[in-house]
Amino acid sequence: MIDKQFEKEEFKKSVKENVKFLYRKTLEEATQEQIFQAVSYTVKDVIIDNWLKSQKAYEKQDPKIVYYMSMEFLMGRALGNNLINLGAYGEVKEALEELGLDINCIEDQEPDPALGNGGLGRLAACFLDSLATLNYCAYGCGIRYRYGMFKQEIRDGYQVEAPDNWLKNGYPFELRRPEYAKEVHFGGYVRVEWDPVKNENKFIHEGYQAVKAVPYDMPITGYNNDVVNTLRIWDAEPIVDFNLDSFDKGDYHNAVEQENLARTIVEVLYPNDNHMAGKELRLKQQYFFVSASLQAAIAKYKKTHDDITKLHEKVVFQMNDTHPTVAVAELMRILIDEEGLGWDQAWDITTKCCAYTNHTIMSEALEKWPIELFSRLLPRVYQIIEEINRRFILEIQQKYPGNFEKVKKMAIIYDGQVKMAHLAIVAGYSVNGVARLHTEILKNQELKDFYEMMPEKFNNKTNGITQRRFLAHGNPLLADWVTDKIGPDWITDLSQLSKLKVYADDEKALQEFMTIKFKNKERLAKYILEHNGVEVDPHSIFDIQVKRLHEYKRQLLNILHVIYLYNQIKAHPEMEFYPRTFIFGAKASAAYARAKKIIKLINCVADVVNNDASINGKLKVVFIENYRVSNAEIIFAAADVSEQISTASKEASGTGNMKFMLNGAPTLGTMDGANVEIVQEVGEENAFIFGMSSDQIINYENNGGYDPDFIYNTDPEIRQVLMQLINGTFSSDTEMFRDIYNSLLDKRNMPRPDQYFILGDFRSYAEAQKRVEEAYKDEKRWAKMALLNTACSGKFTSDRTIQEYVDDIWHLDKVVVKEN
Ligand code: CRA
Ligand code: PLP
Repeated sequence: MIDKQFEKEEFKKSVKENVKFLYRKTLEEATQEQIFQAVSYTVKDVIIDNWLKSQKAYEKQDPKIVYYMSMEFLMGRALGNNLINLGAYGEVKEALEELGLDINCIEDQEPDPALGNGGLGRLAACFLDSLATLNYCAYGCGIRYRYGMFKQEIRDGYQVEAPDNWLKNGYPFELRRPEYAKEVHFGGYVRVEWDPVKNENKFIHEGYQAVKAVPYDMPITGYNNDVVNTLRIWDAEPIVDFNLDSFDKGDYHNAVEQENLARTIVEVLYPNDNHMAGKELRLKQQYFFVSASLQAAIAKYKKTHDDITKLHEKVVFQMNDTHPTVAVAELMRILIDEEGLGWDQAWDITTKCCAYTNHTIMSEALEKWPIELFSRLLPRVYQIIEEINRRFILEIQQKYPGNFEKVKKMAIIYDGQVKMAHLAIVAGYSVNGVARLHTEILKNQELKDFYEMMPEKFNNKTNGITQRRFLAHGNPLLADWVTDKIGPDWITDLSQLSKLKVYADDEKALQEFMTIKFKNKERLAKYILEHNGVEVDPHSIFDIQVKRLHEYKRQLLNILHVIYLYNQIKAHPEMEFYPRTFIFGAKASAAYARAKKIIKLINCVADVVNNDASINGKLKVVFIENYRVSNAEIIFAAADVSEQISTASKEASGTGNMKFMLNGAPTLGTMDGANVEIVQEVGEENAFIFGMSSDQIINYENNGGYDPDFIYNTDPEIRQVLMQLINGTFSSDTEMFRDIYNSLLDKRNMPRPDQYFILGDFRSYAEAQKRVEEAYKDEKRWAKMALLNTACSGKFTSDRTIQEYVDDIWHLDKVVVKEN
């Protein structure tokens, strides 16, 4: 049933009225951006009705609520996604056509709300979609950064960062909620006072700076169930407007500082993926949104419940990595200092309300804060962490008497640092990894001591993705084809896709499948021509690696292999070679110099290869600028080959890998992260697996690495590729790529040369690439592989992941909003 508001005539009328009301213009006079705003307001109107209805249902049914606490929500555009979930995309598309408008152009006007870096932030967005679709009451809690993930421009082959001013024209899908504002306190000191009535000490936080946290709510629509949940992101404002009053009171300096704090705190997202920079402002951001979110959650609970000791029956806080882990101590603070509970009672509640997800074993990502910084910024919270630590160390000593190694390795505070992961594990009742292999590595390597002491907390939740955005919206041709073959139930039950397996040998179906792939490749080719000015041939193999740029993800292996192929074609022009387009997309953290150099290298190789007439266009290299959710949708749909080539053990899960698979691209990858489970679902014969295993890598690492020199000295083709980095082949400046060369070979490279085993895996990768080519040449075989990837991707829906979180960790109640 389509909602009344989406009857075409009503819809058109409403859009025209909005244009008039908002801009005093007729439709003909309005810009595309203004029409986007008008359309969005019409859609928001429908959503608000459902939002109210959901609130009413929640109030009546009083379900348990999950608060998904995350520094990042990489939402992507809302308009198209909302239309899909409201079941109104088709109608609205037609209505806009009748007004002479193209829905794609209208959607393109929306800035990507990019309040996240990559996988972790996008996972949070997929989870919100699934929670709403599965009828669970959930809040996303985060920060309303004024500037999200930077925009990437490529100039002369270099990445240049530009600010992402996503709020410039006003964002139509947000709602300011000043009535729910909260105060958050920083700095100052703790005064201890004896309470003669309770016969105990009271802790009073004084001399602090205060910031007002003002929430903005974004609606999260469920699929066809009228559920609308809330993503609540916090903005910061000064408590009182800076004025001469404070000057008069001699408090001028403090007033200025408070004003500055409010201005800076939510200014910008730190653009680091899997890396901790240790900046004070970052800790302020963390405490800011955590404190505001917890205060709001507790206020909400208390509105309808009077026993705070039963908080855990209605509330769970899921901590998305350690970024919001200060929540543990903040909850203790609120329960003790504001609710008046004793330590044991507060601890009992806290440890039943908090759960932690680990997303990485990369050591540079582990959050550790210097005691000095932490205790200065959050004196009362630090005191509480000290006490948690003191009690935990007693527990360790009780369990392992005399074993000081254990204390050293497991303490929350040690060596002048507060270790956030340890705090999360000690206080959380659940600790989960994000793919089977990752969880095993946590249990047996990284968190071994904790697993031995508290095995019952550890569990796995393999990541997932939402098919509503990444198939229904991103790949409408394939979505329609799937529905045509097996009906529409896959939209909320992705396991249905396995019904497509019967078409694996059906020539007509295979041909249809590949025709759709071809059209999607044409769509991407058009995008590339418009945005990069490069012409690519949709008949060539589209071999794609899109993800954040990181050495462990090994874009360098990919581009070195491109150079190797180029050399081969040049040396043997007669050699049979299936035309290939290597497509890259990746942002590098602004301060990650080597990653930026790798981008420059990819672009330099592209320059040489794409302009070498002698290779007859057999090879093309394209770097897509500003990879983000909106172009990701187009990219996944057009891929022939999905490059998932991280050093085994380093990629906790990956989610891009799942999106490629869903869209019918076989994986070329290592046995890492969720690739392992992808191969298990689709069968090794329908993927291209290569490289060292995680056991081998970990083994090498524990024994001081391996010797890349040996490969350099014994494999002349690899040596040639490496020499080309420094002999002027790709840059007249022979020093340009010296650091990359050194990273692979120089003994002085820290912690050792070729830390990510690029040379070690090179031959195996090249051989797997050869298998890709062979498979692709056999059209029928390839079509079958591609189709089977889609057919076997059912497991990787975030609906499955969320249901597992609900069953094993959150124990939420289903809510009914839509009456039938
Ligand atoms: N960088 C992992 O590296 C994983 C996502 C989501 C990451 C990915 O392999 O798919 O999380 N880790 O679980 C992370 O951010 C802080 O750690 C990521 O996105
Ligand atoms: N960035 C964007 C825009 C994405 O859509 C995804 C996909 O999941 C990611 C990053 C994460 O990619 P990967 O899992 O390959 O690291």
